Amino acid sequence: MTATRPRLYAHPFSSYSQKALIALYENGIDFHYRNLEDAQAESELAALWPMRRFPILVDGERTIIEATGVIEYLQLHYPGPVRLIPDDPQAAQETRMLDRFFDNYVSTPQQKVVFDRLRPEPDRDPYGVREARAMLETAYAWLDERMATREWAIGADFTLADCGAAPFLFYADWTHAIDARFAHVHAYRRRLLARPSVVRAVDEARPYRPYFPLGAPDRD
Ligand SMILES: N[C@@H](CCC(=O)N[C@@H](CS)C(=O)NCC(=O)O)C(=O)O
Repeated sequence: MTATRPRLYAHPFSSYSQKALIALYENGIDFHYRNLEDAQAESELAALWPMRRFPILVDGERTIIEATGVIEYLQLHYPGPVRLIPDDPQAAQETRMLDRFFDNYVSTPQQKVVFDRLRPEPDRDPYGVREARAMLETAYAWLDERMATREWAIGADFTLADCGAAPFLFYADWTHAIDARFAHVHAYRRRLLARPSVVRAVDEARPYRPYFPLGAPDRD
């Protein structure tokens, strides 16, 4: 562990930032929040990571990119009581697999719909948006069956996969409503939103709801 606190470049309203923040909050890790609402933090991010995607974590000489990368790093260097990647190798494999599911099949199509709305009208991609919405439907259906028998993504323990699931399902339901027939997905989303680390991340993002390009609903 380094003497100085790690710095997280993140924005409270960003889903991937919340994914990393939930991990930090789960284990009460002390960190320096470089909120990208601040222009100085934004230019530091640009110098550190040319993709300018966030969150990233800077710890001493190391820059860690990707929310999953950040969470893996935190577990190695700032371990706490909540093992977000389980020690058991089989459970760890399942955790990483579900983490990919939430990134690729919930967050990616969700972002496609939202980012499309930010484009100038002539550059929009209605075909791609229809594909993204279809992918969300397929993801909800698959997840509903899975969550019929589980409390968290891999079972009894809250893991890395749930850190992503929380903000992604939170925003996915705003973007492409989860049908009432997917009762297990709704119940899982409610459990996630009641978890103290998630409550904190959602509350910190409340002031930014007007940023939501599709119009934030008056709930959650
Ligand atoms: N693959 C990245 C995705 C991060 C990402 O898409 N972050 C969004 C905010 S939620 C972002 O950087 N948006 C700014 C942009 O696209 O320029 C990760 O897992 O961390």
